[in-house]
Amino acid sequence: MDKPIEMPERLVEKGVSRRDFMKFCGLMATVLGLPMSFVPRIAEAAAKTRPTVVWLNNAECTGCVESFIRTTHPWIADIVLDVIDLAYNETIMAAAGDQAEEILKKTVAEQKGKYICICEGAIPTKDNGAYGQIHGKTMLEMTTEVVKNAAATICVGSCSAFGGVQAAKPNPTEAKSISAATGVKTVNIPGCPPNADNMVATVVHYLLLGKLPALDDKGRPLFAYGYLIHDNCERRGHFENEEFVKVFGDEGAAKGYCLAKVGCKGPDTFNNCPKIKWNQGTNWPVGAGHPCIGCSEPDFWDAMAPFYVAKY
Ligand code: FSX
Ligand code: SF4
Ligand code: F3S
Repeated sequence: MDKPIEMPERLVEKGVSRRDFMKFCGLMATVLGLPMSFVPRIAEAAAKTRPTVVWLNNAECTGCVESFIRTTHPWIADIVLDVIDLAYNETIMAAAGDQAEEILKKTVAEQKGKYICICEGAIPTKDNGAYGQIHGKTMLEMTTEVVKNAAATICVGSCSAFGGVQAAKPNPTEAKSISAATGVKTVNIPGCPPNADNMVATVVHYLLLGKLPALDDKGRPLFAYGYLIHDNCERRGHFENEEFVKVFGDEGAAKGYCLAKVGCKGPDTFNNCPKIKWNQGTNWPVGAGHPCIGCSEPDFWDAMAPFYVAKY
């Protein structure tokens, strides 16, 4: 008989139930497209390794970290914050000012080449980065130093991955993605915001297999961005039958018809929203009757606009 799956002691102490822990491991297997036989290995990986993570917030709306911590089931954030050793994060850390700066300096010096950097937000580059500063340092200077010394950099959100809304025309601060601003190759988890399950699954993949997941040519993990929204959409049959919502609130909307004529960009957008959904699998934009606006594609604020005008 298989040996029962051990629950990490740290989580028991925190009051996370065994049921929630197993749910978490099952969810990770699903997001990563792994068979359920991987669940014990995911549990084992979660129990033993705690990579140091430096989480930087650059020019952004904080929606990405909100997406991550405001899950409807608080145990997801509990487990993740336990699986990683979060050394620095301006939004949720208790330290501030000089004390926070010291922690960052110390982590970069002592864990050089070993820590994971998670980046949110784009970097203003105009006038040497003067339009984005934290504690007297430009985001450009601070982020460049942290990502150059990291084992890997994971960009969460379309802003850090591709520039996002910060880089939308006319882009007065000349905001750029982390990779374009620093010259360092990054793993990109785009979306405005990205789905927390995809962020976490990337870290779990790293813990489980000791390497980052396979990526597409835009640095996006294939397990999450390997197929189009349109290919997995529950309204696809209506698209093929040319049954469309023509105006919001019409009879077609009541029947769940395709949203292409009210602007859906699902045929041009790579993401797994129809499969894993949002808010712990409750629903997703198209499921709720709103067209996909292509939030995980490069330059979507310009390239996918106008959002409510038919393209297909
Ligand atoms: Fe951008 Fe994220 Fe959109 Fe907001 O950190 S991807 S504006 S949800 O907050 O960066
Ligand atoms: Fe494709 Fe959008 Fe229609 Fe779904 S609603 S079938 S993603 S065009
Ligand atoms: Fe974004 Fe489209 Fe998903 S707008 S959240 S990629 S359905």
